[in-house]
Order: sequence, then structure tokens, then C-alpha cells
Amino acid sequence: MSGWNWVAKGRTAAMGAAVGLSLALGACAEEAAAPVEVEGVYPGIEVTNARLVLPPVSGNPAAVYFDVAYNGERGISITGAEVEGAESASVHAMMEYNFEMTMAEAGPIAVRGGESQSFEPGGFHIMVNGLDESIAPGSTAKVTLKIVGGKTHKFDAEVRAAGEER
Ligand SMILES: [Cu+2]
Repeated sequence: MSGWNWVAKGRTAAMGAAVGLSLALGACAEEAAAPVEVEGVYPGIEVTNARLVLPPVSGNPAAVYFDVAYNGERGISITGAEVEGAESASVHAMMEYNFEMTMAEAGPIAVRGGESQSFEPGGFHIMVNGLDESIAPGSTAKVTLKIVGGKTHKFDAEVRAAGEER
């Protein structure tokens, strides 16, 4: 009889543990459902088709092109950029000056909610100076966009040789 009692007590304890476990799991599931802030990722920004095109002559500036979409409310403004392994990077625009196409540093580039903006040859691009030689075709460059308000959005860009498709 005492043996049976022991089993019953053991079962009760196990059931208690099972209830505790399911409560803990429930709490976990709730946390996962809440929006998770990932460091360096700006909620609502989506960057696609990102590539860093190396210069034909080593030591000249490289350029980063990509498409950026914003799915949030209102809008964002891109104020600058950084590339890992580069001395400097800045947002440029191609523009006509004295009847010639030239490039210059661009002011904040706005992307409204639900819209997108292409950074492409002949238009906006990120100009990259002093890029480390380790960033070779086939590798990945780590790019950070600076968003107005002190936030950032990081993404990877495929590194392409000068002669490859831009
Ligand atoms: Cu440029």
C-alpha cells in the first residue's frame, strides 16, 4: 500500500512539473509574437539586389547599388553610409553640371512608406573610398545605411568585378 502511495505522489509531482513547463512555453511564445528589434536593422526597410562594384583600377572608388523599399508609416531619410573595410563612404547622386554629367554628395534621400528607391548606375549610389583589398569579387561587403534620427540599417552586398554586370 505504501508503494502505491509513493507512485501517486510521484505522478502528482510530475503533473505539476508539466503544468509549470507549459506555462513557461506559453510565455516564450508570447515573447516571440511581439515585434523583435534586431540590432542594426531598421523595421520596415527592405534592401534587395545589393552589389558593390569594384573599380577597374585598384585604388579608385568603388560603388554600391541596391533597391530600398520602406513598408512602414510615413517615411525614412537616408543621410549617409558606411562600408566595413573602407576608409569612407558617402551617398552620391549623378547630376548635370555645365552640360556634363557629374556626381556630387547627395542630401538626405527620402523614401516614403510603401515606396522604394533604386540606387543604380547613373543615379544615386554609395561611393566607397579606400576599400580593403580583402574585399574581392565573390565576397560580401557589409554596408550600413544611416537613417535620419540616428538609426542604421545594415545589409550585405555581393562584391562584383569592374567588368561584371552592374
Ligand atoms: Cu559617386
